[in-house]
Parts: sequence; C-alpha cells; structure tokens
Amino acid sequence: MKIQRIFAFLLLLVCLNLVSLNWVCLNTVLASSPPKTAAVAGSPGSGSPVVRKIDPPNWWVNYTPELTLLLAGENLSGSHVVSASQSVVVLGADASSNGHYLFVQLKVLSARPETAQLELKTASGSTSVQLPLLARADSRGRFEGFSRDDVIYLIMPDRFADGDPSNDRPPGSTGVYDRSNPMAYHGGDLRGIRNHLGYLHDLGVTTLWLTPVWKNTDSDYHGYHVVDFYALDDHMGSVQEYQALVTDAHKLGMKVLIDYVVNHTGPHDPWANDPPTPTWLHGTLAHHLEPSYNFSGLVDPHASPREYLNTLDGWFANKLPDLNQDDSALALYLAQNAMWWTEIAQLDGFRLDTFPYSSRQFWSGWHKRVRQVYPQIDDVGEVADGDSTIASFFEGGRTQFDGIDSGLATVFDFPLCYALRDVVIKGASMEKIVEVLRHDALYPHPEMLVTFIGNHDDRRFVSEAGSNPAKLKAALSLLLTLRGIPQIYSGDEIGMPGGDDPDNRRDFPGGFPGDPRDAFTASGRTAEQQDVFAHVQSLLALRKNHAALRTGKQWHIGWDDTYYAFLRALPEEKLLVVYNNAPKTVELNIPVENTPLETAQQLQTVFGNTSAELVTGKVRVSLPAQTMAVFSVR
Ligand SMILES: [Ca+2]
Ligand SMILES: [Ca+2]
Repeated sequence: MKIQRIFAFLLLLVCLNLVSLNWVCLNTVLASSPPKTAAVAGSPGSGSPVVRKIDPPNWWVNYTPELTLLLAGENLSGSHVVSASQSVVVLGADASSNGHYLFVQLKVLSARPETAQLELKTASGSTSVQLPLLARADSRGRFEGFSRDDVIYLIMPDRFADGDPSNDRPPGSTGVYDRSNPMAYHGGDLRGIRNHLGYLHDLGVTTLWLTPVWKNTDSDYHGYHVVDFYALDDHMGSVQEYQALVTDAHKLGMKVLIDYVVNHTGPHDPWANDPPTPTWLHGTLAHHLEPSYNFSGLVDPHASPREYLNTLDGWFANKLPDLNQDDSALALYLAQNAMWWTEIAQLDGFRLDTFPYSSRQFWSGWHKRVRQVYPQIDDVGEVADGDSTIASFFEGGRTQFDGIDSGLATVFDFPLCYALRDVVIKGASMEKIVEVLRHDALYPHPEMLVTFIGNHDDRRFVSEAGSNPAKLKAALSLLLTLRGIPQIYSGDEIGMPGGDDPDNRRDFPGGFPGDPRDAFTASGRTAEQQDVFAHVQSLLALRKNHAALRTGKQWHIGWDDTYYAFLRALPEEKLLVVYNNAPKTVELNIPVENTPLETAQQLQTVFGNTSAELVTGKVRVSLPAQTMAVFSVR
C-alpha cells in the first residue's frame, strides 16, 4: 500500500514536470483486464493522435465517483478511448471539431491508488495517457475553512521575499526580471514566504492569502492573468514548494487560502484563440463586449439584461478573455480544478476574485460540487463596491429573487474599508462607520465579513492624501476590534508607503538579496516601522487573548461626529472599546442607560494609556487625538 502510494506520488511529480513542458506521460504498460471503450465524436484527423496536456494531471481514489478529463493535443477527433483498468470506466468522450481537445468522462471505482491507463485509438494511430489515482492525505482537522478567530494576511508573493534566486529568470519565460521596474518580476516566491512564516506567526496573523500563483506569461508578476489552470508559475516555485509552504504553515497553526480567478484568463491563454468548446468564452478576441464594472443591474429584480450583460460577459480591461461558466463543460472543469488545488496543496479556503462578474448560477453549482467533497470549506468573494445593499446581495446562505443561493460564505467588507478611510484619514463623521454597521442586517452572517483598510488594489493607507502613520495606527485599532474577520495587507504592519497600482506593491524591505534593511527583524526596522509593527502586534495579541473581540456581539454604546464607543459582548466577557477620531484630546461622558453597560460596576483598562470610570450612568474617559482604548467591563 505504502509503496503504491510512493510510486503514484513519484509518477505524479514526473507528470507535473512533463506537463509543464508540454509533454505528457506516455505509457507502455499493457492492459491486463478487459478494456472499456467509448466512441468519440468528430471527424478523423490526418495524423496519429497526440496528447500534450491532461487536465487534471492526476486524481484521487475515494474522492469523487466521476471525473472528466480535458485532453489537449492534435488529431483527437474520431478516437476511441479504452481504459486498461476494470476500476476506471470510460463513460463517454467528446472531441472538439478541430480535434485539439477531447473530453473524457470517467467513473473511478478504484479503492486503492493505481495509475489508470487510457488508450486513444483513431483510424490513423493510437496513443496512451496515464492518470495517477492517488491516496488522499489524512483530512482530519483539514479543510475546515476560516473563522472569526482568524486574521488574514494578504501577500503578493513576487513582492514579499525572494527565497530562491534561481527561479528569478526561469527558462522560457517571456517576463522581465527587473527590481527597478514596478511592472516587472521582482523575484519573490513561495520559498520566500516559507522562510518568513516565523515573522508572520510572531506578528500574530493566522491565515495567509497569496495572490494567484498559477502560470502567467509576459511580466504578469501579480498572477491575475492565468494561462494554465493546472500549473504554478515558474517564478513561484514547484508544486512541492507549495505543498511544503502549506505544511509548514499548518504546523504553526496557520491556514492558507488560494486566490481563485475564474472570470477570465490571461490574454495569452491558448483558449483565447482556440477554445475547447464553441461556448467556452463570451465572444472572441475580435468580437466581444466592452466591460462594465457596475453591479447594480445584477442585484436589481427589475433589471433587463441590458443592465448587466456587459458586467457578466464583457472582457475585463477589454483584453482578458471572459470565460463563459454557463458552458456546462467549463463549469465542471472549474469545479474539478478547485478541488484539485485544494487537495494537492491541502488548502483551507478560497479568495474568489471578481466574484460578481461570473454568473450566479455557476457559483451556486460550483459551491455545491466543491462542498460535496469539502463541506466545511470557506471562501470570501471580492465584490468591490462600497454600497452595502450591493455587497451583501452576493453573500450566500439564502435564495435571492433570482431563485439562486450563490453559496458564497462571505464577502470583503468594502463599505467598511471606504468608511474607515474617510473617517480616519479625511475626518468624516463617525456616523459613516455606524451607518455601515447598521446595514449588517442585510447579510446572513455579518460577523463573518472580511474587514480591511487596504489591499493590493488600493493606494497604501499611509499614502492617501492627508494620511500619516498615526492615522494608520488608528485605523488598525478600529479594524482589529470591530466585528468581522480582519485582513491586513502585507507591509501595512510596518507602515509601507505606496501610491496607485503598481506603486502600492513595493517590495517588502529585507525580502530580497542586497536589501539594505531587513524589516522582518526588530533590529532591521526603522523606529517608525517598529512603532506601527508593535502596535499591530499588541492589537493582535489583545484579540487573541480576548474572545469577545473575535466573537462577541457588537453593541453601539455611543457616538457623535468624532468618537465611537462600542461593546463586544459574550456571556462570560464584555469589552468596551472607545475611539476618539478628533485631532485633539477629548473628555467623553458617554451615557449608558438602557444599554448593556447599564449595570456595569467597573472598567479596567486592557489597551491604551488611559483609564475610565462609571459615574452616575455615564462612562467618563479622556482620550488623546485619534487613539483607542479598550476596557474590560465588570
Ligand atoms: Ca525567486
Ligand atoms: Ca464574466
């Protein structure tokens, strides 16, 4: 059994390497059991069948009962597909009209790991392909998603740390490696992240979200222009490197989310010119809809397709081939792909890119398929809209007017992000934050919202007009005490500056050969960086030590234009958080009659350099400009 596993794993490694080189595992093992055959649609080609790529390159036993392979190559029309194994049954096969693609539907009956062999025969010849069927790793305690106990840390791997300079200029890459060019590769990779897990653990984050690590072309260092859904980018490292990163993260009690991009492919994906089915894409390179980035038509029960067609079917940035996930073959391909990455790398969840731009019917089916195998897995969707009525619409857990439950566990809280920036940086009224929170009833699970003050698409918080490190610390104070699952953008914890994209994606200091300072270490941080770092670290420790800050119900206690006081309450613990947004010290007298604080006897400071007292039905507290204090309530 163990030897079979090792053999299958070694074979997989060989396959993964060969697939990335546009070759495929060819097999000379003879069939030992009666073959199962299926007729293949399409007209015979002129030469022998050639298979260059198999998606997925392997599968697992005791996993899904059925599997559909997408083979890519030449002369695949008119094939018969024959399985050499009794435990793998060919249910059917369909070739694209040009013979470049072949879908093969399989039933996997194997109880033990094996390498399935499929023979493809046409009138002009034959070839065979191998499909390793592996044993699943122990899944106990895995695939459980994220929770309110987590804090997510967003990493753009190319800009975090270069742990392997040998992959900075991978052979065959058309990308430029140039650290002085903000639009080029800078050398960061998976090993670089793995090398700094200690730093992240020490900071206190629990979950890593890496921007996409799949294969891209040109200088698409950011990873969002995927050209192969089953390959890691050579700049990032190998699948084994990915597995090692996740394994080491898990050992530290940290989770890893995959950034999943299925609305579109990269402009150089082979599918752009040669799709596997006629309806694989919305339109063609020459004829497609212009994009729209407006979601209002999608959430409006009175809207006609005119109001949302360009949002759903338009080509993002007018250049990224828009996948038509309503093509049933593509929908299945993407669900299998999500399962494959989850299993191969033992991932904990998904960040779903450009969520509203794919059909809700697709997402609903995708979630059903993925959750049949991983019932606990969580995901967070990018719905980049500051309007809570729009953002909330996409959260799953209920059927909307269209009869569809998207299945999505939660969304990023863009409304709160924008409110925090307006309030803390520009001095907008605190009412803005209270108003966002007032809309929580629109969400089935507002407590699961992923909250943040910035990401890789926004100008750095500290570099917004009117911002400074003190305001960054103030915003982080609120972020890490308000309801939700906080997400921190790598570098914000040391106050990294940066303007609009791509300046907001500067290299993390110390992650790269020759860096003059190493901000991963206390001694390598400037006094200003250390000040922000220590602030974030202490807030994360506070959050870890006080369950009420993670899972307690949030109650408004008082607010005006410049302050906000709220309670985070569990039956066993209550914490009062008071934040002063004014540019000066204020003396607050906050009435608590008819609030859960009414019967409180004593307030004990657990964060901040001030004290508070309860005097005749009021909380009396003095707070310096743009600071927060947290009090334990007795
Ligand atoms: Ca590198
Ligand atoms: Ca789309």
